[in-house]
Amino acid sequence: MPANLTQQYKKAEDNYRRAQTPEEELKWLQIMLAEMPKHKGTDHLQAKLKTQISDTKKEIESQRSGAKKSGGGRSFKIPRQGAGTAVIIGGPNAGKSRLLTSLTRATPEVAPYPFTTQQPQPGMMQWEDVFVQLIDTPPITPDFLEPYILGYVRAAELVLLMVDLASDDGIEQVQDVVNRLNATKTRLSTESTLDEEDVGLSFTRTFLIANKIDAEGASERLELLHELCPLPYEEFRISAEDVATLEPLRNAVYEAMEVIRVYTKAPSKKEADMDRPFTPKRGSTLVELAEMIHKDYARSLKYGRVWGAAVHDGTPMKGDYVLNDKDIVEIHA
Ligand SMILES: Nc1nc2c(ncn2[C@@H]2O[C@H](COP(=O)(O)OP(=O)(O)OP(=O)(O)O)[C@@H](O)[C@H]2O)c(=O)[nH]1
Ligand SMILES: [Mg+2]
Repeated sequence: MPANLTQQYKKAEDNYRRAQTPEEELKWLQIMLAEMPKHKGTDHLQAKLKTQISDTKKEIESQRSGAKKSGGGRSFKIPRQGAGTAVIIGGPNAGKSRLLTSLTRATPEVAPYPFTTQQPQPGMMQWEDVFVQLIDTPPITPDFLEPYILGYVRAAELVLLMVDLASDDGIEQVQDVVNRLNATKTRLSTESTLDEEDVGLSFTRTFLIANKIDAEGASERLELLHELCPLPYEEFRISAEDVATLEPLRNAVYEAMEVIRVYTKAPSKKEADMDRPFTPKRGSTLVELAEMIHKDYARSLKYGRVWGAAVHDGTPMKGDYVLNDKDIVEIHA
């Protein structure tokens, strides 16, 4: 029997995937359970959710008691900003921090030795008139994985998995990162999804970033990587030090956020605000945009006048109108 999950359930599931702390996870799991239609077809899913809720409660408990004993594990909560988030991960010295400096205005330390980065650092990457949040992270090795990185990976729209093509260790290091994550419930994939059977298991869309393509022997190492451990992710060959090689990546990162730009206009004003577009997910409706602007608008929305490629200038549209990129909308609530 199909589960026929509601829109609210799917929204809660989306928020659950984006949660950065166990407390947030618990909140959304409980909403998912409340929103789940209760019938035979969902018995199995309900049971899974209940197990996940109980596991998350235990995790919160153990974190609390651990915090008392040890002074707390390190965690850095980075608020989501911009059209979406891509998290940069990889082995030591792969060029993660260098990539952040090339794509954003952030200034993390870049150095020719491993374990330079000790703390995550966000930066905003510009694409036309919108920004995507990038997060640089400390390296991942077989014995070293900051647990909070898993939270970022789950919550992100995209992972940039970096390979160091200047080093003979690069191939093994990237394999180590993939294996390390595969040993957890936070996995890299070609698509972002939650496992249908086990909501605790998440997959985040990943790009393989073959870095230092300018280095001697880089092409040979990349070929070796393809032979020895072909990874299914879309691949970008770059030199983080050469911005000219980064444009295809910049475009693809923006595309992977799966958003459109919508500009808003106040009914009292002649001109729309063309500086700061809203960036709803593709396929979003007018009522969903209204909700992004103001919580109360979702309920009180009467109609929206729309100027856009698919709509005549200023046509009044209802809440279920599916927005297009570069629409201008005037909300009437
Ligand atoms: N030739 C070349 N060197 C690069 C490139 N990208 C980064 N590097 C160099 O590689 C070294 C490591 O760069 P980082 O950005 O610090 O590497 P990281 O992955 O952040 O390292 P950790 O923080 O230690 O994990 C630095 O000396 C960079 O200048 C590149 O595209 N080409
Ligand atoms: Mg670094």
